[in-house]
Amino acid sequence: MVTTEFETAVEQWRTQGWAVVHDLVPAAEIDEAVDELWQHFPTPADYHSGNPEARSYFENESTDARYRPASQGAFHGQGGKGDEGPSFRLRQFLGHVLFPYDSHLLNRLQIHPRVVDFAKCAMGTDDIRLYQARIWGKYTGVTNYEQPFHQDGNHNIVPDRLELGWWNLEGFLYLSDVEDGVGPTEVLSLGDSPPGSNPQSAAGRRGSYLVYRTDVWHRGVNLTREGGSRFLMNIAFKHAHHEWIGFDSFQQHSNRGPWSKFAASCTPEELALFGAPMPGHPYWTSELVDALEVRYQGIDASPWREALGK
Ligand SMILES: O=C(O)CCC(=O)C(=O)O
Repeated sequence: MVTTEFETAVEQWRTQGWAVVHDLVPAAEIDEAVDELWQHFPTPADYHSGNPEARSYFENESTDARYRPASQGAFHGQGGKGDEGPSFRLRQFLGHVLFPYDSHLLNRLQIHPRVVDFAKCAMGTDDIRLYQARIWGKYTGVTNYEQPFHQDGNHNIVPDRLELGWWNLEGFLYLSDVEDGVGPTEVLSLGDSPPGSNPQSAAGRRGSYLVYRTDVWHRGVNLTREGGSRFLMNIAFKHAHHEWIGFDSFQQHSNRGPWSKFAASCTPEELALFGAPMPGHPYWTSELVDALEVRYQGIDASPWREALGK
């Protein structure tokens, strides 16, 4: 469903470089999926009450398999230097969990149709690929989350080409209400650069999607609310065949249960977001369609089968 707000946000992303698409995913759908977030993260109540198991989540010596923080390190190549002022601190990035998740609802949220529709509309093509997929949780007090303003140079191995038709779309789908005190990203409009420009806060309720282009200056800010937390899903898209853009890869998880269940629930268009060849592609033979059905029990393989030999 393309609403006026949806179209306004597309226009804002194209001309100002960023937008918050408010309430893109209904809050009820977010809440249902977030019930399953606690398989991966300590609840904020547990963390802030000092529960030792929850606290150990952010300690390197944690061996608890229930929580699996991905130690991604500082994406921007700098370690933290103490707790004061803006900096990329290693602990800012400890709360990352990579797709696919142990929860089917969270996996489905990663490619929610309204998010995918928005990306296709904004990027001006239906042929897009998901290239960043993870959940990021922050809790007040884990570290100082304040970063310097930066443009993301870590999604592309060559300089960005900045014209419509070439842009990738970076985005955060909010899984919790992101408001003052719990770290709404600060963003500068296109053409503005630090210092001296007035940052805007990308606050929004859960279900909202912050989208920005790589040439937009932005930064994470600290969480100051007592007992506060912020959860979001990184969902970024690129044009098909733009191999120079990338971040996460999915093949390494594609023989595990959560992926298999997720893949079996996908349409051809949904699997194509991960690079799977569409029905009618020369890749497919009758034997391979059989093998697809064996690999992903319950998948509706009829579109692939019906397109054979056409
Ligand atoms: O967490 C945020 O609000 C922004 C983070 C960010 O810009 C980054 O790590 O590159």
